[in-house]
Amino acid sequence: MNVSSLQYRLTDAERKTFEETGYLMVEDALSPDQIAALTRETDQVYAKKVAAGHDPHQALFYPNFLPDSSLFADLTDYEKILPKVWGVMGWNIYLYHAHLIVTPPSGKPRDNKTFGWHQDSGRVNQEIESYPRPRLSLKVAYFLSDTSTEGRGNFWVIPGSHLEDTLERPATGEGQPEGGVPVLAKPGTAVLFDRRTWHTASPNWSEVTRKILFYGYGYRWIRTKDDMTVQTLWEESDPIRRQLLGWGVNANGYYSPTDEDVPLRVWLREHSPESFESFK
Ligand SMILES: O=C(O)CCC(=O)C(=O)O
Repeated sequence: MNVSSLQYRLTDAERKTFEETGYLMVEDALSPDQIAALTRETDQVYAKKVAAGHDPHQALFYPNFLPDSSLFADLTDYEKILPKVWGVMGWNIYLYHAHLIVTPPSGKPRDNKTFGWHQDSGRVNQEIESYPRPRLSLKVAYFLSDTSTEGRGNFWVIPGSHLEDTLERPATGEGQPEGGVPVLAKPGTAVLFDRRTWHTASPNWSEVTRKILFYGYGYRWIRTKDDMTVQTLWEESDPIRRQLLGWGVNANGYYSPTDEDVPLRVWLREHSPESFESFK
């Protein structure tokens, strides 16, 4: 990891936004060239899935997509975003889950049905006994298509809902919970969101296919949430990326890491001592 990444550390204002609203938008995180190249890779994945039988009118949810392209793997430790992730979570982190979503136009008229609002992590939300629930993980969503207007299959959130363990949904099944808003993201925007922030996808009523790459970072003692066959990438990865792709010396090191387990800690100790101190 390059020291130039330090210029992208989480600012105080960004931290405040993330802590207060449960999400943070970073516009122009990807350059036009990056967007074009990642879109080409995404389109290839989609075309292959359609050729293999995926219904082209349905959204494609494709986990474990990193091995499909080195460009996808490169975002694991992307210098403009990773410093914001460790700025929130510290150094004992890895990618526990990643998925690519392509949402083609639904071809259906608009309706007012309540979307699929949820917090991430399934049973974690039933089985952890604390209030409010702990953060544990966050996701970074890289927007490749333009969802800067509503109706394009936008990602929706309820700002500030991350400290609420329950959500009141409309009893009629019509309309959205109070406070729900579409995230209006231009191509190239990265949206970091706390897993507890109540969020949802929405139908794509537009003519524009929606494309997003999701990277979920959690603590190293959390299990993967998809098959994550990223071990094949370990050999070609530098030590920090290898950590982020799940490598470790042994099982105990996920709980009580040595420096060998967590090169990100070693790097921060050397290059950003104040960050290192704050995560001790
Ligand atoms: O596709 C979306 O906009 C939402 C994705 C989502 O709910 C998730 O990653 O947990």
